[in-house]
Amino acid sequence: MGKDTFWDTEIATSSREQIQKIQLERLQETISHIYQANPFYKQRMDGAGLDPEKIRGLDSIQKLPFTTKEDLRQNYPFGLFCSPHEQIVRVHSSSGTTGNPTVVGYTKQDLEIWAEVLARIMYDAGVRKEDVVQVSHGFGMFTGGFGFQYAAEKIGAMVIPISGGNTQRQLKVMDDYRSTVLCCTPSYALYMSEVAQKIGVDFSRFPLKIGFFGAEPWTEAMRTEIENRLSLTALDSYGLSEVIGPGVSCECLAKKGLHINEDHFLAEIIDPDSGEVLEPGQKGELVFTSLTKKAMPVIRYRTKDISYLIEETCSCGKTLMRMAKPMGRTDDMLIIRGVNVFPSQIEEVLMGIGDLEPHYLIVLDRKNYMDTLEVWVEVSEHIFQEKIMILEDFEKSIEDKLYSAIGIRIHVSLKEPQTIARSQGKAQRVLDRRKKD
Ligand code: DLL
Repeated sequence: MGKDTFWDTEIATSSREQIQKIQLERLQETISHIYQANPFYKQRMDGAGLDPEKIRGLDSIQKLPFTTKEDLRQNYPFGLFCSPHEQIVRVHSSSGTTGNPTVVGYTKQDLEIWAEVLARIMYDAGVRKEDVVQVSHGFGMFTGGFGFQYAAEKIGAMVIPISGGNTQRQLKVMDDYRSTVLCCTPSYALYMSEVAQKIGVDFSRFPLKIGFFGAEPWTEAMRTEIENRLSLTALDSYGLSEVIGPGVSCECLAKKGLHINEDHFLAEIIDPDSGEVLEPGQKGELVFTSLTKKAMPVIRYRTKDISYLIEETCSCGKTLMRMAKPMGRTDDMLIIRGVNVFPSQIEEVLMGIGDLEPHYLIVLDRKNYMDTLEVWVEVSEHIFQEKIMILEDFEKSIEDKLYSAIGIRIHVSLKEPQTIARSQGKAQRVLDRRKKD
């Protein structure tokens, strides 16, 4: 560990007591800020009989009510803002599939904090002034593009704000400008590799070294695939608009969990059904409280993302607590014939089988009042030329592998190469064709 290893060595290596001291001070400030600034929070806290002056320990947080996406929707668009209008300099939003989108606001200071937390993550993974950072996340209401833009600029790197899409141009720019860092969704990274292969571009010629991939769940098997195809180190970066955007947590080069920027975001894991707080190592729903944001702090925000906390110090030397790679969302969980199935479990099995492309779709349907689930997956070009019999045997062998991993029989349908829709942002892995009753 050299003196330039970490962006902020003091925070990166601080003791648990130091971090908790910072967290408590900031939590007290946040609670008193929201209580005074916003009638929604005042009512909530008064209703629960909570005195903002009585937050004496970090444990007191467990007395505070959770905040949900529904609360944000009901207060659409600016009802949960806690800074006066003239201090808000930016809004972002995440597009829900139903109802109002959730809108988030930032003061100037919030934007600085956002750039700081994400710069920290990028720097600690090895990004420096000399780097060329290609930001292929969407710019706009989505937080991905702007988040990485400002963070990489803060480091002093040269940033290419190319946004998503126009993949051939992405590859040309990557080659001509000598990009060393790539930021996008993992599914888009894979799609880039596919286009590159088609037009005869070889990634191993590129100076790419690190990719920050996130905004959607992806498995270890997908990581191996991306690292092999793009010749880079693929790191998982996590965040959500409600909490700040990307910059909440990210893997270091050890790739053993995502370090949480704990001095800005307080993490808890709860049992999604009972709301009870779980211990490190126990799997449940991630809940975050922002500790420094002013425009729109969140208190015990229920992310619906499934993970667990890892307290042990990481081999990289950072003491900031880690969260396990998110395994999916509570609302993505499929219940098939009574068995809980996560798309990530299916992905893990598919990616472990040769002769399949990393493009799949989980199709839900309803036949004779019964829910059915089928997996469509593309086969590689050479196997597609094989005889029907061989393909049928191959389908059956994939079904067997899914059965032994998940415990239910799932019908597999092999598809021709290039027939499943590709994404340039967040991938859609589940197609729900069940009629809404
Ligand atoms: O996706 C922020 C982001 C942008 C993170 C770019 C990383 C990179 P939202 O659009 O609000 O914000 O979506 C947040 O996306 O609750 C998770 O369900 C999912 N998600 C984000 N990162 C990851 C990840 C951005 N690394 C929602 N792994 C979150 C799994 C992720 N899921």
